[in-house]
Amino acid sequence: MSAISRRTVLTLPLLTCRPLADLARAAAAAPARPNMLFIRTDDHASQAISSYGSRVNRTPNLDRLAKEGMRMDRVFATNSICTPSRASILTGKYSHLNGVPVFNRFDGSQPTVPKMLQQAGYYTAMVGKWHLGSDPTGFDYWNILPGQGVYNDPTFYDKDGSEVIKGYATDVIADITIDVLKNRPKDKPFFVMAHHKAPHREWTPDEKHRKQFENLRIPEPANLRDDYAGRTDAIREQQQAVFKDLTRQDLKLTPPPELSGRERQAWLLVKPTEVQIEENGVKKTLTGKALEDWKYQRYMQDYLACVQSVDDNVGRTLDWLDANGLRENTVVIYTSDQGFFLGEHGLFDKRFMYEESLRMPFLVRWPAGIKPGSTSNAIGINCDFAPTFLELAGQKTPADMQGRSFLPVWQGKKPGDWRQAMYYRYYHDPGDHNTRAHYGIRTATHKLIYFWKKDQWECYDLMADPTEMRNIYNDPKAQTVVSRLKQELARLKKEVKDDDQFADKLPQDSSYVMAPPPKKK
Ligand SMILES: [Ca+2]
Repeated sequence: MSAISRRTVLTLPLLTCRPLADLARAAAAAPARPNMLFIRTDDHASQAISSYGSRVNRTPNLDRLAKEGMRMDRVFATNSICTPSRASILTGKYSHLNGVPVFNRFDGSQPTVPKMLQQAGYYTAMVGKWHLGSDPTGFDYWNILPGQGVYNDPTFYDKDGSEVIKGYATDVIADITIDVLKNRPKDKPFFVMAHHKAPHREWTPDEKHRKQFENLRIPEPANLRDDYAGRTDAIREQQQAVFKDLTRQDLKLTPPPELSGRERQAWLLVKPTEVQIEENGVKKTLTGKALEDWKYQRYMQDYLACVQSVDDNVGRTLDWLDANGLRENTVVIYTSDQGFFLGEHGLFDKRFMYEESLRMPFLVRWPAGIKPGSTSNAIGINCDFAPTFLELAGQKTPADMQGRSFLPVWQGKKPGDWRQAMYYRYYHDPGDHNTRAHYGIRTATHKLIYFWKKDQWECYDLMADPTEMRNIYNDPKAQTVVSRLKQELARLKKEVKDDDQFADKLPQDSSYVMAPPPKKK
């Protein structure tokens, strides 16, 4: 007997002994399960969102989510790079258990939250940047960018093939998301993942927002010129410094017209120590500190312009939900796959366990379930997202998921057994930026980081030193706290079943570039 016919035989008697009218009455009496719209950007730092206290921009539409819902202040990525964080969100598991410590291919045959929601009767859809090196599984509809995708006239592909869609990626992803919402089956709750490319490197804004930011002077963070005194070798060896490592391409410099092909590409990848600019019709050459100042401005102007387009498009999506009767019982989440450095410690990119990179923005609106204008400082991790989605759908969290549902926190409760510390592990060493591998823990008040290949430690008192400038690891007065943190680190490492599975040998990177399938007919 085939699997299908066996299931039919087993389930038919159950259905026939419960009249359809009873089933309909039960459905009508139960509160409708909420819809979920999960909007995730790539590399959006919370310090570039005004409801998180941004000093560099205003994000009125993201602020709407905070004002009409909750702002979570301590949600952290467990491995602060793109592909691993995405894998943890889908599986509710750390990198060492879901098999994605770096930019390697995600095995889509493993259990994931969209599959479980689909099984539970949700309509599931995925739009935009996927970046997991394999095709999506568990979605009724998917339409994604190949690999990193591009900002202008992006190629998308689905199960039927690929097509170029004219326009700017952030607008196009919001357009497709709204179309998915319009065309969804109306007899099911929905789970829609809308994943933007923005504001990922190389931070290419659209023309409207580029102009809006091109002449703005962005305030510098106080530790842009951090001298790294007292820190370990890792921060001195990194190659993700705003002043040293931004390329001509990042800075949007124009190649000489005579160059083409490989020569043009090589020119764009140079990290310039001298730049010619034109100001009010006057040509000048920038070097030294003047060039450093200019590089920070160029970086931030483009990054923030990309964010502004995201903000506009989140507003457009919220307006559509509100105008279509979906405001009350739709959980709208805004987050990013991790944080980002906006010049803090002189850095761009993410990877390090320092706050700006570790912290994920997390804004959630759900009028039926969350008090407007609330905030939470409960320590959350990206592995908590899957259990949260499952509880919203009335489903149990599988025992092997490592996160915990946010629902009690959203309801303003503080469960006595909520986690007091989170565990972090980064593997991509040397990776793209010569960032040293490390693991560590963050508690409500402290952070301990261990660069295991170097056998070097950093420890920060986040209450006294929130910008992490003073490494107290060797401070005699801090030894009691350091030893307590070390014990807690060892305990948590064991609890999350990290047996150093990927400490020495890493799978090969493969999710960066993906050739899309052939064009649709
Ligand atoms: Ca990212």
